[in-house]
Amino acid sequence: MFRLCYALLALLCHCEPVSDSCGTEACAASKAKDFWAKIKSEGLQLNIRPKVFEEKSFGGLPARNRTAMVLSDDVFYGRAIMKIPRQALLTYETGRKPKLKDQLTRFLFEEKKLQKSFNITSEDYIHLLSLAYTLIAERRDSDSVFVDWLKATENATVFALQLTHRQQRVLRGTTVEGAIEEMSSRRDLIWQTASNLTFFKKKPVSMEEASWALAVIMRHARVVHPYQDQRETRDPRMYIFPLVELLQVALNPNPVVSIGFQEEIIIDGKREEDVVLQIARRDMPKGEEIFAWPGRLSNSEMIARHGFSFRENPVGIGRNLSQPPSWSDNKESKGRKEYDLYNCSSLDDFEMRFSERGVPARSFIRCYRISWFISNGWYSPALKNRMRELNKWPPPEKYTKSDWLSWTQADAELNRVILEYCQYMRQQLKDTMDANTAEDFRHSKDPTDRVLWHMRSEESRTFKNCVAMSKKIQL
Ligand SMILES: *[C@@H]1O[C@H](CO)[C@@H](O)[C@H](O)[C@H]1NC(C)=O
Ligand SMILES: *[C@@H]1O[C@H](CO)[C@@H](O)[C@H](O)[C@H]1NC(C)=O
Ligand SMILES: *[C@@H]1O[C@H](CO)[C@@H](O)[C@H](O)[C@H]1NC(C)=O
Ligand SMILES: *[C@@H]1O[C@H](CO)[C@@H](O)[C@H](O)[C@H]1NC(C)=O
Ligand SMILES: *[C@@H]1O[C@H](CO)[C@@H](O)[C@H](O)[C@H]1NC(C)=O
Ligand SMILES: CC(=O)N[C@H]1CO[C@H](CO)[C@@H](O)[C@@H]1O
Repeated sequence: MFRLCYALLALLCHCEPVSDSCGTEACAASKAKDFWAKIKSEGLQLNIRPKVFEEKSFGGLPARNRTAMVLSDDVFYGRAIMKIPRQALLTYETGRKPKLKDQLTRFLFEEKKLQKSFNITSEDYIHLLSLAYTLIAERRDSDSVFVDWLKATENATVFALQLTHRQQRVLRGTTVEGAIEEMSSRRDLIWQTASNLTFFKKKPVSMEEASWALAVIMRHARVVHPYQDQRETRDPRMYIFPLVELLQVALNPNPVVSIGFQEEIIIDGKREEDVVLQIARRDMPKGEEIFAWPGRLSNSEMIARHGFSFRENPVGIGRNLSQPPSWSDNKESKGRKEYDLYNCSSLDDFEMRFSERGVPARSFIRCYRISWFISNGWYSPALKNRMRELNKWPPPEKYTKSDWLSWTQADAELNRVILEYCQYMRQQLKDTMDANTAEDFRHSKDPTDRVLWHMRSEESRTFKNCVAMSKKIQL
């Protein structure tokens, strides 16, 4: 089919040089067909089918019928639910434009231009750009083999960037008041930096393209864990799965329910397959719904990005970081290795986050205590055997061990930090809202208004409950 198409083209248009591009829709379609046939022969296996579930109204959204993805067959423990050849993913490494790939390699990774010109060192940003340009190049290609998926994502948006001026006011004073600026600065970085790549010289990247690429990445990129032998040295990365079926896989914030993706080289018969897998962690029956993990996002952060939230979300609201004085950026330092023993491996573990009932995240409680013991000279490696106590909040009425004094002091400081933050947030939420705006949103029928108002109410309840709980603790 592929060959025939080229032959046909040559007959019709003699001046056309032999190139990758087809020029006709039929040819593009056959190119896509060939590509997917090849991906199938390389082991593509999705094992999911759509099913409609009735969803009750929640979080400002009305009741609706939601199309979910469920298993089309039983999957046993340890077996792959999905197996996707790496060539079917959109990443900068698998990018189908060799010229762009070379330029990106030079610009982002070899010459480290981002660090030098913009003082940006975060790996997140480097990966954001490498993905964004790969996406934009693919979307511009009229023969893209991902045409169905590109069509399905053509209207992708970031929720916070769609808000009207009036709606933006509802974000003020919340934990996501910076979301608009954060998202637009990412979008602008994509837009501005593009001019440095000769690939985009002739036809500069437009603001519309940059917005679309950001939205697709923010909403549809999924975390993939590196190959087994690289897990120690490489962080998980965001990849794009340009398969229409995967767009309907629902998100679930509970990492026990939503199964992560991982890169593997597997042997099938004699052949090596370079694939991304989702592996069942228990026996799973046909018909069970499959979920993907949205990343570490609170309900407010989910709304800022996706425009919806969850009934239960293990990632609490908040984000205020209390970085320990003894923290080092060097993962190999002795101090960091000590924190690792308590699973306080990243600064995320020192963020104050609260459930709607006002309960602080367990990791914060544990990690803050450890950092206090270290800072105040009370640290002992024997604390490793007291994980249960380290995690416990509110603290017991009375500590009985001989080091009760240091624990009591640590907890007093911990509770002070919590109370200060929750009072500060509560006050800020009050100060940034006036009676008219509240009235306007409380009764609004507009779906976006309702989601925003739901978010603000959840934040208010969270910090109110936190203050109440914190005040009850006697130390
Ligand atoms: C969902 O679908 C069912 C069956 O088709 C229908 O009875 C129900 O009204 C639908 N619910 C909503 C909220 O659209
Ligand atoms: C680069 O950023 C770091 C931290 O973000 C900052 O400490 C440093 O001063 C910046 N350097 C320049 C040259 O702006
Ligand atoms: C995107 O929006 C346009 C204009 O509203 C609409 O015609 C089109 O069907 C939308 N595409 C998808 C995939 O929803
Ligand atoms: C630390 O994290 C690992 C992996 O997530 C987990 O198996 C272990 O139980 C955790 N330990 C503590 C003390 O939370
Ligand atoms: C963190 O909370 C404190 C109040 O406890 C506040 O003064 C500070 O500005 C907050 N920091 C951020 C980044 O929100
Ligand atoms: C490293 C580099 O070339 N940076 C340039 C990229 O493009 C922007 C906008 O055109 C310039 O301001 C940077 O200097």
